[in-house]
Amino acid sequence: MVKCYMTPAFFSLSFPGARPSGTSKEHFNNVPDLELNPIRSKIVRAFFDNRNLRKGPSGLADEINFEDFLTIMAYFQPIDVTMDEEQVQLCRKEKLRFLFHMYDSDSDGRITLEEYRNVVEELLSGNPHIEKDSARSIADGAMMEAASVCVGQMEPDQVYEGITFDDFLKIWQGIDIETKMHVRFLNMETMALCH
Ligand SMILES: [Ca+2]
Repeated sequence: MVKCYMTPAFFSLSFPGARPSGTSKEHFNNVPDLELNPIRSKIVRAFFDNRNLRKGPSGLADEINFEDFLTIMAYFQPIDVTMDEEQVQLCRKEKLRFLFHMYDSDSDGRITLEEYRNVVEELLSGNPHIEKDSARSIADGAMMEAASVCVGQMEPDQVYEGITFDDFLKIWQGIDIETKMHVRFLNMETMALCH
């Protein structure tokens, strides 16, 4: 949840070394709140992802300005009690789309097992008690679960090619994203990626 008022001055102050007109990925690396976050690179990347910035179907922006920053922060806005059901669903879908993009690193519209493993491994890398193999089996198990939710009973020779955005919506059905995705400025609740 964003608890501060965003202004252009706040924006430039938040990224040490950034120019008021725009900030690059390097400036994000100076944000102390992000230092210990195991998926820092993914969070930073999400801010520059053209899909999230609504600037194209793939690729990364070199720099973002204040307006771009607000576009990204809007994904983290709490769902307002005054919203009607349709608005709530729309807001929820946008939040899930943002999360989906963090997994789908090659922007092909599908989260493959490899991409899923990559996020889970990175997410659990800060925990010394979890081996890389365990992270991999967590990801593999979650992927099998996703296949059974989205495809149902699979034939022995059937291959689940990955989670589409529609599948992703199905998987998150009934899960309250509001309690899982919030920002303490840039300190995102990492469990959102590993629910
Ligand atoms: Ca992909």
